[in-house]
Formats: sequence, structure tokens, C-alpha cells
Amino acid sequence: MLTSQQTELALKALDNFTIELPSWGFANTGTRFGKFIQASAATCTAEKIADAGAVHRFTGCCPSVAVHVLWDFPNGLSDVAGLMKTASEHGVRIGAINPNVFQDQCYKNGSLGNPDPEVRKQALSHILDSVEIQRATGSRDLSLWFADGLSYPGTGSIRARKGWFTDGLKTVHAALSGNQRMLVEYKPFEPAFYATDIADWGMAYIYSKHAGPRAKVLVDTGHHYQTQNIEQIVAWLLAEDMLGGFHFNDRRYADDDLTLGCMDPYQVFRIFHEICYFTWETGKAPDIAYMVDQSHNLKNKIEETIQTSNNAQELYLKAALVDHAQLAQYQKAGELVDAEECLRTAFFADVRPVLREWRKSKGLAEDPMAAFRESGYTRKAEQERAARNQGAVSSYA
Ligand code: AFD
Ligand code: MN
Ligand code: MN
Repeated sequence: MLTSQQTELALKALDNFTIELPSWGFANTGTRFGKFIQASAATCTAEKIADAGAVHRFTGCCPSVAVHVLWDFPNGLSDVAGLMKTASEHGVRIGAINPNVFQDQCYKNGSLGNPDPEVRKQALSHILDSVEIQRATGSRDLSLWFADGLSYPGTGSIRARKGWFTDGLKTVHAALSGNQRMLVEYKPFEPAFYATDIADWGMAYIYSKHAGPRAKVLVDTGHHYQTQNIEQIVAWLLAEDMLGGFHFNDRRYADDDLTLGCMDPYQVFRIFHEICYFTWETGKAPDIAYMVDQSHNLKNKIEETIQTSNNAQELYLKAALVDHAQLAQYQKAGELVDAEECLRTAFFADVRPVLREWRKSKGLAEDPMAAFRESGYTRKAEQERAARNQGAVSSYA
């Protein structure tokens, strides 16, 4: 049972915690081995936004939707007004802008890292067009992930590619204005299987530093080797004021894009702990974009996103409950067991009652999953979308 002081702290933490949803999480996506079509899945960007709006309506913590330029703005800037109108009709706003320089045929040997200067120019022009969309939607963040890399030794100059990326990202940075930021995401492998051009946090950090002060590192929790200590990376980036945000998901083996917290909730808690501990020590909450990046191939897409949002709120709440003053004392005194127990006590605290109290105070159903299921949203979506989804063949493409 939480003390009244902990309850007050928890309610305040929930008021300040939001997590952005990925538009691509609501459409029929899958793995490279095919996809299993869901009749209720979104079949256009307006429906993806409507589905994200439904998650926000039931959870109260997902007010924005990250979008993918090629998939959500097929006509570029001219799609912006309509999508912003759709977003506000569903009680959400457009969030991070994701350029796409990984699926066009010309990017076979890379985008900003391509040895052909014409392809590098084409990639840069798409990213600069994405900055214009970012400006038009009023989005703060440009979320940059690159599939660039080599799959065989000797098939490219690692240093030349580093130089091209440095130049390209500098040019992107120069196009930013106002409160705009660019978040540089790293990934150790996939689809490149020998040397990915932005493979780890160090490379993303160096590229960001070269680009300029608006560039920060984006940590995708699925983009690490099995043994990597993600919360240590988070602590370093916080200390350097270089943590831009997260793409949250969970994994058992690689970039599995599973439901946040389904495999290792204690690791997610430790990541949030580093942020809450930093906030307590500095007295200032870092400006971090919490975003989901998952591919809901098997579960109902909206239900999995509600599950993800609930897990994120619960684990963030637990991290907020750590007795930081006590922990700092034990760490200083080298009291190892007592220091560790500060984390474990908070991790095992039952925060579901206070989460239900918070939802009630916001006029939300205490159980968002049950409320969503009772709403009949899925059945209605199936009726409206089944025919269009039937046409989406499950293929190796
Ligand atoms: C894939 C990539 C990366 C990127 C996401 C959205 O691995 O995580 O952020 O697609 O473009 O998951
Ligand atoms: Mn990602
Ligand atoms: Mn990924």
C-alpha cells in the first residue's frame, strides 16, 4: 500500500508522463517472413490516427502520433492540413516525423552513406522535404533512422561513409529552426549484417555532436546486443545532455519490436530509474521524447498498444517511487544491499490502485482494456475495413 506522500508523488508523475504512438503500429505490418492480416487494422493514415486517438481516449497518456513520411504523406506537404485536422478531431496531434530513406530501390547501397553522390543527394532532399513537413505540422522532432551499412567485409569504405553521414547530418541540422530537433537513432545490425553506419550510441553521439546542438541521440530499446546495459547508456547520455528520446519496445533476441515490458520489465524500470534519479539530483526533468516503436503482428494492434501504454505508466510510476535521498546516502556509504533494496522496493510496489485512482480523477475508465473491448471499436473497425484489408496479401514482400 503506498503512503499518502507516495500517492501524491505518483499522481503528479502520471500527470507529467506521456508516450507517443507510432502510426505504423496500427496498420497490417509484419516480419520479413510475411504478415498476418487483421480485418480491423488501419488501412490509411486517417484510420491509423483514429486508432491512436482511441488508445489516447482510453489511456489518457498518448496525446501524439509519430508519422512516417512516405507511408503517411504520400503527397508530401499537401497532406499535412488534412492529417492535422484528422488528428485534432481524434484528440491527438502529429508528433515525430520519420523520413524514409531505406525502402526505395536506389538505397540498396545506402542513403546518406551511399558511395554514389547522386543517391546521397536524393536522400538528403527527402530528409529536407521531411523537415518542411516537420515545420508544417509544428512537430518538434525529426526522427532519423538509417538502414545504411555493409553486409560483407570490404564492400565499402567505413571511414568514407562516416564522412558522408557527417556532412549529410550537418546539412539537415542547418535546415532546422525554432524548437526543432533531430534525433539520431542507432541500431547494431539489420538490415545490414556486417557494419551498420550508425551502429551504437557512440556513433550516434559523435554524429549528433558534429551536426550541432539541435541533434540528440534516440535510444530504441530493441537496438542493443543481448548483454548491453541500456540504462548505463541512458545515464551517460543524460549526463552529457544528449538523450533526445526513446523508441520503446521489448525483445527476447534482437529488434523484435514486442510489447514494452513483456520480456524484461525490470530493465525498463531501471531505464526510467536513471531518468527519475537524474531529475531528482538536478531538480530538472530532462526534455525526453518517450515514443513507442513496435510492430504488432499477432496481437490486436490497439489492445497491444493499450497494454504497452499501461506497462509504460506502471514502470515509470515504480521508478518515480524510488527513495532517491535514501539511495544516494546508501550509495555514498557503500551500503550495497540497502542501496539495491531501494530499487527493488519500488519495483515491487503495487502501483495499479493509484493508476486506477489517477484514471478515475481524469474521467477515464479504471480498466482501459476492458473499456476498449466493451466499446465495440474493433467490431466496428472490422465492418468498415475488412474488405480493404482482405486485399492486403500476406506475402514475403
Ligand atoms: C524499424 C527500425 C527502426 C525505426 C523504425 C521506424 O528498426 O527502429 O525507428 O523501423 O522507422 O523498426
Ligand atoms: Mn526505432
Ligand atoms: Mn527497430
